Amino acid sequence: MEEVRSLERTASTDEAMAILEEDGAVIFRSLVDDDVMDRVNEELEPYLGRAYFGEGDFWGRKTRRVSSLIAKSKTYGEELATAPQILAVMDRLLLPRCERYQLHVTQAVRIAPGQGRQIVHRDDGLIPFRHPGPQCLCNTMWALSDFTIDNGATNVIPGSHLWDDDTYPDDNSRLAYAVMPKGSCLIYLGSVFHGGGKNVTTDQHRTGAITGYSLGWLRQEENQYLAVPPAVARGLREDVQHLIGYHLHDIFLGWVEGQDPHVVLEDRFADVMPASPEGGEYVEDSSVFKTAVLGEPSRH
Ligand SMILES: O=C(O)CCC(=O)C(=O)O
Ligand SMILES: [Fe+2]
Repeated sequence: MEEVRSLERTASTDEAMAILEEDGAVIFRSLVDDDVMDRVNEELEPYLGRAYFGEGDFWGRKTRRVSSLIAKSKTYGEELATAPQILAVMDRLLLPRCERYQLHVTQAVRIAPGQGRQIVHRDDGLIPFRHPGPQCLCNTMWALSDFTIDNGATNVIPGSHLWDDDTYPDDNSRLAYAVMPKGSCLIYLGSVFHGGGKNVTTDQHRTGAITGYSLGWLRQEENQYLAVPPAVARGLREDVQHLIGYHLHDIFLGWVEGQDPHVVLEDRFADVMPASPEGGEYVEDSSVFKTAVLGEPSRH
């Protein structure tokens, strides 16, 4: 059976891009060490261990899903979602069409024995653009456990990212399996047909973490501001705060009170809020436009 092409963790961004352009998917093998994945697993287990099975064929009747991963696992945010090798690929894929990209979706997916194959689909089907077209999002799947042909390794149809909107997979479509050891990461374009695999084992769970990225001016699939509200986001590393969206896109998109939204995580928030009942101090270092000069609230 065909497997998704994979690279060593030391492979270059160029090598990854070359395979992505041809197949629409590529794996970095063993990108993080076991101890990192052990920590992620430990932090997510309290949630995954209690998650319900899904409803319907798409979500999977023997599949458990847990989202808001940035709020649930610090290691996930700091080691997986911001892994430099993955961000280097996203730079190449997404930065040509936006000033900065953002975290689009997070979801742990645990496929239990007996789960059938998920229907193959395009993750960018949520976005009303035609295919083929510019890539507006790219998802990744981190292997929190080993992924094997038998336990439900993600299925990918290589080359299907180039198909138009009238072409659909059928029984004769070429299928490749994302076989990879724990700690690896599958990168798959938003436009490539793929789906969760069938778990024919009797005793193995396949656990992965979907981590998607999208153009910074697009609506995120998972609402990161509700999944990771300011009270939680305040405790995150700054690059993680920025990645999930507590950052302006270019100079105008995503502001709050005319300021970079990161300000809601900072102590000076009360000062820059023109509507604050205490008034506020004029902030010289603000790099963005202001909707008001701060100071005495206007009485008019
Ligand atoms: O679990 C997998 O391998 C893939 C899941 C997936 O593609 C999805 O839920 O959108
Ligand atoms: Fe998917």
